[in-house]
Amino acid sequence: MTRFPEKFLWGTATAAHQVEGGNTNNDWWEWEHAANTACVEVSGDACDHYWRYPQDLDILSELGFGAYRFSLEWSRIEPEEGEFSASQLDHYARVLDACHERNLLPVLTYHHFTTPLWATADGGWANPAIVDRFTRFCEHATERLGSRIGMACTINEPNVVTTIGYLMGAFPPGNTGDRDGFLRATENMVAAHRSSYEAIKAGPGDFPVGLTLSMSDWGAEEGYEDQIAKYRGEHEDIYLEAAQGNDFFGVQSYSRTRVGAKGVTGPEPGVEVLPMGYEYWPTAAEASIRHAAEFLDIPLYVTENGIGTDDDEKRKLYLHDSLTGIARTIDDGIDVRGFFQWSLLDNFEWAFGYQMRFGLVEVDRVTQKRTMKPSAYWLSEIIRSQQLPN
Ligand code: GCO
Repeated sequence: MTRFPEKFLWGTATAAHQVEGGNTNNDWWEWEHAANTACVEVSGDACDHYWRYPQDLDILSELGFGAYRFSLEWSRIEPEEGEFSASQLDHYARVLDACHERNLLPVLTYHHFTTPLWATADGGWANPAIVDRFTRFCEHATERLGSRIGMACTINEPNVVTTIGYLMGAFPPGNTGDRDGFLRATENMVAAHRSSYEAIKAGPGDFPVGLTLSMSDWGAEEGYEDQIAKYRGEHEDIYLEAAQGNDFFGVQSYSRTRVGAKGVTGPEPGVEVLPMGYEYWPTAAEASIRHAAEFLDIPLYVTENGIGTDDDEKRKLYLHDSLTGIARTIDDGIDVRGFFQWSLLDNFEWAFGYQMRFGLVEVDRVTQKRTMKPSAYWLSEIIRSQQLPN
């Protein structure tokens, strides 16, 4: 039997734009409606979580989770540059209070992919002005919310925003092959993480602050193994270095990335490919934890892990093998303190829309009715017993 440490933190994760609904004042809403969008559909009402969060937090509490990771929507809180909405800050204060009322540690992400239109109209993450803009937002949000926050993530997966937005063209601003934009956005993301970390720590409340990063297990075509370090370096290691001295680090790893003759390449022939287009690779979290531990001697959390599938039995298998790998890292002495399943709800999977279902809970797209999947009860039993069934 694989056991987890007594105080191991079990949670689920969501993101404002993917679950709240009606986030009309950010670059994603604009991107979803753009003529050249890569999105298969618009986010629309999402899961109406902006209003239904009490019911959703009740589900987490009933399942025995101890934490809930969610994000602020910057464009609600600061709809125009320098204009802060007290009522939107009050909304997020209520969500944080609702977590505490249910003994759920609130893990608050300040930026989860979406950026206000007023900022993206002026260069977005490729303009160094974003660093002070984002830092000021973090100051205001922490001033109002800091006393309620359990843990905080400054920026979620900065490397995804830069890679898919500037090199792959599937995220806003929709640039393809824009290496200069990618490098400037990367520089600004690192600077914004560092300055927002300081701003959040300086505000009210005393809670751990860190970065969450999209990571992978890495592989290579025969003869290209020596290429891994180069790609992993600019995609992961630059942020692992930027996280030195933080209070924790969030590992988010779902699959494997392979390199070959043409740089980053696709799935290996013969390996199962998921609807997301990447390999079924349940030991990704273990491999990424081990890589992060080579750079950092601060506590690690798996702040996202899960699988987009309509086959809930496959979700259980993936989570079982992923958690088994995570437990191996703990047995080897790595300080892994928690696991956040992505996601609580089937939600807006960015450019894939609602076709990819990562949730423990199904959401009817018309009625918004929540229906627990078997994997929700399966994971709940693991949390209760603190051990993995064989
Ligand atoms: C991510 C995103 C999530 C995705 C999840 C599944 O961190 O990549 O935070 O928004 O939905 O990773 O692809």
